[in-house]
Amino acid sequence: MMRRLDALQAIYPRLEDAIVVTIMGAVAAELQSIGHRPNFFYLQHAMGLASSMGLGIALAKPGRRVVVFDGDGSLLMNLGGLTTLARYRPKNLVHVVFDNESLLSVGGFPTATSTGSDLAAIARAAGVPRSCTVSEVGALVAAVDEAVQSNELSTIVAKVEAVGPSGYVTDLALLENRFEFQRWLRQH
Ligand SMILES: Cc1ncc(C[n+]2csc(CCOP(=O)(O)OP(=O)(O)O)c2C)c(N)n1
Repeated sequence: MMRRLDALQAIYPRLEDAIVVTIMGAVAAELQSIGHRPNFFYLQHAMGLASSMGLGIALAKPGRRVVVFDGDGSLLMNLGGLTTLARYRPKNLVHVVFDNESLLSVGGFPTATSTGSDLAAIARAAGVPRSCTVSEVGALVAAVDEAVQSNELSTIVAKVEAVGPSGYVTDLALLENRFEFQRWLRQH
């Protein structure tokens, strides 16, 4: 199994021109630790809504690639997000779900993926045209590249270890991130 930080590091060069939306907590702090960019938005608090925000941006900006970094706990809290994503099926959106089978950011309580729920199968059943599960960094990078090349909405479930940074609060405030991201979207 892979560590999410290693996975993010491997994908990071592909995020330069993309619009990136993450959920809050560990994944946001890890992406920031690699290097914040004005085209990255860390959706605080709203578990299960990162894909919805990515959907809106992808529909408004069809010429840009949108990458959403989600968590299993977040996605499970709003499975209807997958059906909405599938309904509009934006070709320019890649949805990566880091599945650590745990609510790591609030203490590590096990989620339903630890007892057999299969998020890639759920995405497929919701109507997402491409979905897969990967558990190694190389396979994840290949899956992201294939998703981009296929030009079809894709959900990639990346099985990762339930480990993260020691703290999740960074020196980038929500409002600062919001205004910077908004400006970037207007200018690009
Ligand atoms: C609607 C909602 N409920 C609860 C919380 C508290 N909360 C913050 S992060 C988190 C866990 C997120 O789990 P997951 O998406 O699996 O990501 P991980 O922390 O494992 O990286 C919870 C429950 C929240 N932010 N929003």
